[in-house]
Amino acid sequence: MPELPQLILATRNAHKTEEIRHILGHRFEVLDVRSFPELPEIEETGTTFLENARLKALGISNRIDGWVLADDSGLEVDALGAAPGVWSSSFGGEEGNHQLNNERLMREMAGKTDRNARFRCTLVLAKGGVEKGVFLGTVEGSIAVSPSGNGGFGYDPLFIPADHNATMADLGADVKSRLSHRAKAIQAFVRELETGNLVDF
Ligand code: ITT
Repeated sequence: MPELPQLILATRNAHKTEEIRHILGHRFEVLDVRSFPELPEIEETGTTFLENARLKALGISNRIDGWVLADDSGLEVDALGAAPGVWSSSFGGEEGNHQLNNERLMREMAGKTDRNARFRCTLVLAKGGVEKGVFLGTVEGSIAVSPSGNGGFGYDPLFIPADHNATMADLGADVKSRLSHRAKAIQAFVRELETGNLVDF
């Protein structure tokens, strides 16, 4: 069997890696920066998803050979003025603490009637420190009153995708990998691959 092309994700979030593997199927050997302990942590100093995805994609692809894909994503809640947005990961006060994040979200949403929200995903593809593409995905939905479900990660137990009656965490990996913001952005990446424009992939 021919070797699969490698795709290195500029993430330390194991859930993102698993989901992107699941969505891409058997097209790539998907690794992430946890396989390269010598790489530095890239500081996310941007104020938009695109800025942070660029920082991660270029910061990593400057230092290793091969195709690098960075994912910057988050939740925007209308009643909170699009917060937590780029600060989704530390909304509860501690970077990457999903339980604190969800607790703060429930507190801030208590009594709110407008519960509309969306997840956004921005992917930046890079090679040799050069940006090769940007791919976007969004999923609309609403914020549940209380958490439900064990699937996914982050805010999934509180996010009900539009046209569904269950949270993303209840719907499970197969559904999430079809309708999520990340799934849509990855599908846009795959469409670009299929045009043949990314010639040396
Ligand atoms: P890397 O920067 O290492 O990729 P990270 O988790 O810090 O990992 P982000 O800076 O992009 O990634 O922050 C994303 C946050 O947005 C994440 O921690 C969750 O709180 C939320 N989020 C993003 N995608 C999500 C999803 O599919 N389901 C639930 N929450 C999600």
